[in-house]
Amino acid sequence: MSTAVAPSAAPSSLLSSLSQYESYDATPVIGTVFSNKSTQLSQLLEAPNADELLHDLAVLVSHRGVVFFKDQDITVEQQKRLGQKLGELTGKPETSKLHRHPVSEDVPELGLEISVISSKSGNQRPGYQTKTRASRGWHSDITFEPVPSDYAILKLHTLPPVGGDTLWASGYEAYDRLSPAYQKFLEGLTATHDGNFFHELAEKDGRKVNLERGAPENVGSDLTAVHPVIRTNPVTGFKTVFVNKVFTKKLNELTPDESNNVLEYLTRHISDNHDLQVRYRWQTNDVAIWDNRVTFHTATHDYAEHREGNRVVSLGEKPYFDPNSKSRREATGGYQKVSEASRLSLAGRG
Ligand SMILES: O=C(O)CCC(=O)C(=O)O
Ligand SMILES: [Fe+2]
Repeated sequence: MSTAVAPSAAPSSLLSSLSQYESYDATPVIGTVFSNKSTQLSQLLEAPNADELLHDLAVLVSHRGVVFFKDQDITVEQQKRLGQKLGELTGKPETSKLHRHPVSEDVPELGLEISVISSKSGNQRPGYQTKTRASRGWHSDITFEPVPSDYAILKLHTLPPVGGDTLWASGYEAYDRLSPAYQKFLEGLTATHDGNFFHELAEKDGRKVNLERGAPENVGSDLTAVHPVIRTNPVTGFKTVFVNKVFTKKLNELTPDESNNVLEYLTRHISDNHDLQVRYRWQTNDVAIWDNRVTFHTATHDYAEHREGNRVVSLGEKPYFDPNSKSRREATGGYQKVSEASRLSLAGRG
């Protein structure tokens, strides 16, 4: 709790200073799209009121889970600056910087803070195996770290003509769809997250994992952490489900059989409820910004061509559960859409 900032008062419009830019909700539950490519993140970063705009962007991402921008000219350096700013402006600990992934390579023009997401790289993305269910891939980034991610920013510059979409799911909504009894049960549990499989990936390339990964807590070679199963987002104040298929190995207070059973239930709850998900079809140089505390995501492996981009993952606070926090529906009575008129504007897009 010590690292938490006061939840931002529910704004009358979630967009606040961003309302000057055209946007619509991709679904009621999750995802907002800035539809005009004249809305450039590079310009928000350089604006005289940049801190206000970027604060409001972080608050929007935390409420809506994921936000999309079209055809962006943002550079890698600007992407890093933005990644750090979003958390700083919403009160993250001073010691939390950009994550250095255990297996990220120090490419001279990119640096250790950039993960290259590429269909060509030897490092297959988490959860992907041929001839297994696509739903194995649902995850939040780097939850094996004691101080995991707040925000992530992905820009894809090379895309197949079709395929290679990405899906995100809402942890707020996953929580809200559980019975009060099951919610209460989960609130008493902690989970062990494990990313030690990255050692094998590094060794395959004749390397060792990075031992310093962006925060004083994220050091050393043991890639495990214990986190609460229900977590409070410090920016919105809402509760969210915080376990994922790729990294969460066990629920610590349960027997192994019980743990497997509950984890299986929760991961299916997230992957089978397609109406708490958004699926995004990328165009070249689009950017997605998501809050890793309150969403899960997975890529779609249905293409053979080259697909590539750069990702920045910033570090937030040590996860905590505030028993006085509320769920999103409890706090707002709904989903916190940016605009009640979004259906009209969608219809107008032809
Ligand atoms: O390739 C994608 O669309 C997403 C990959 C991923 O999991 C990430 O960038 O964190
Ligand atoms: Fe990811």
